[in-house]
Amino acid sequence: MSVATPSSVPTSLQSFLASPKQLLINGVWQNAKSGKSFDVYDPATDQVVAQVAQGEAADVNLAVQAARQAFDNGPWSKMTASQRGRLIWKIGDLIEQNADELAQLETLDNGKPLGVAKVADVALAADMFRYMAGWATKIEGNTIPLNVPYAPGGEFQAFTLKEPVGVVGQIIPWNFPLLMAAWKLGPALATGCTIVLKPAEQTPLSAIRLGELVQEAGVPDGVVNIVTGFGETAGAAIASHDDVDKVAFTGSTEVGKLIIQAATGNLKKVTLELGGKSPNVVFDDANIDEAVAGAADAIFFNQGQVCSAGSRLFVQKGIYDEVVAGVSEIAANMKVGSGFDESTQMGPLVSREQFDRVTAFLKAGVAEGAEASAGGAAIDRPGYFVQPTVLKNASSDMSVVREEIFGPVVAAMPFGDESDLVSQANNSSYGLAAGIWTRDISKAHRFAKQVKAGTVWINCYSIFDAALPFGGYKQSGWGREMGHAALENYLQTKSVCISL
Ligand code: TXE
Repeated sequence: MSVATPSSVPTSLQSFLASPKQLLINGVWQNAKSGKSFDVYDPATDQVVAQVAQGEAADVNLAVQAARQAFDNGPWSKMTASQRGRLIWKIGDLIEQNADELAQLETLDNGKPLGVAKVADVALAADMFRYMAGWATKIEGNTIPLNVPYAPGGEFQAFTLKEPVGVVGQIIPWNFPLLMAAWKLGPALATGCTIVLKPAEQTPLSAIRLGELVQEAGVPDGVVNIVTGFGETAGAAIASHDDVDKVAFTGSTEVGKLIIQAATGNLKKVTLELGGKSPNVVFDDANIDEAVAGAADAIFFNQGQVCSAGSRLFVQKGIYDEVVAGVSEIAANMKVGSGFDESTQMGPLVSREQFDRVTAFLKAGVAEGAEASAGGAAIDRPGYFVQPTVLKNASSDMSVVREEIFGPVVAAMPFGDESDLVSQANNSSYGLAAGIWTRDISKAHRFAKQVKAGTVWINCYSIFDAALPFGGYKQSGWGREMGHAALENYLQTKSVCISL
């Protein structure tokens, strides 16, 4: 497995990329059983930068066996919570020590601006491990007074034990490759589970490097197994595997439904973090400059490839033209280019498929009657670049308002008053996030209570913290990631009752 290094690849990454990119199973890096590999592209140049082992069902089987063995009998199963916590903390340290390289890998693989990769993806990933390291020693049950009606006079002592759910499969997407791995691995390790992780086929590189760091931290063999490969083969094999106790998935709502079906064989537990079409609302009493900048950031951050992106912009009638003009001006002046160029504010989309999908939506939006007040088309250069786009005259029946585009495209709509707004904001099959810009604190709180969304940002947007739970209402998913809420996904509760 070797590939010529294109000139776009930083020299600092060349030795990592030159080594074979294999599967991590039971502490050993190895080729896929089939011997197959697949190409990984730089989305800024459309050139192949690496070849990665193509794991399939046979490899998933081996990885699950390793994870089972490590869970049942390995040193991991005998470690104290404090020892576990220290190893998890060390992963955070190693991420920080290798921050430059990890950020470069994200930019090369995903396309995002290098500065963003460093301050957002890598910093948040390190923080996630440290946050979860602290929880390892704080997982505890309750003592529960009993009052059993058919055992009058009976004296009982009852309590709950919290136990790791077991072997977990984790399937992650390509928009924040390292960070999504951290969101998944952190709570699973803190609770004492063992893992088979499948990164997205578009962006496997930082997960492979993370696997090396997990080993360097001293996490025992078989605790974290990494199977790179495609969704329909490797991903599906994880979701349907009878010896996987739980599957955690982040990706499209469509595949989320397939995961649920695949999980029925052994009724493994399922958590899902899926798509969104989040409303971002600007009232006429808002600080307009901040709201305009915030609305632009809410959709253009990470090329719009954010499940919680503020992709439906609702603006109160009297300021609609002003806000749309402001966001359009930001869009029109954004510097779009290679993520390695320091002046770049927005990089390419992640893949050819995503480029085709987003440009198809742009055409559909105009065909359905929306008007692009900024952008509206692909950028004519190699790589998967599209213009940051603002669609005005949008309405709730249009595909660009109903469906997740997952690109830098915002649909702007006017609203009359508060009562009018809530039903419009909630008119979506998704419910991941929402934003509101207003100086009226009561209005902001009323909206936060009424909107059907897992996260509400007031006078800010896209604020993420390892301590703050994140997840969706409606078809945006099941369960929560981050915060101590995430631990519950990886725990069983056992009730123990003693007759005194
Ligand atoms: O996602 P997929 P895609 C949304 C977004 C985007 C659309 C399509 O709207 O435009 O999904 O992106 C694995 N069994 N989001 O096609 O296919 C796959 O290998 C098991 C929102 O890339 O859902 C990858 O690891 N696994 C989102 C992961 O699922 C399967 C982030 C996600 O891929 C599988 C990404 C199968 N049958 C896309 N098929 C978010 N919530 O942040 C695929 N996979």
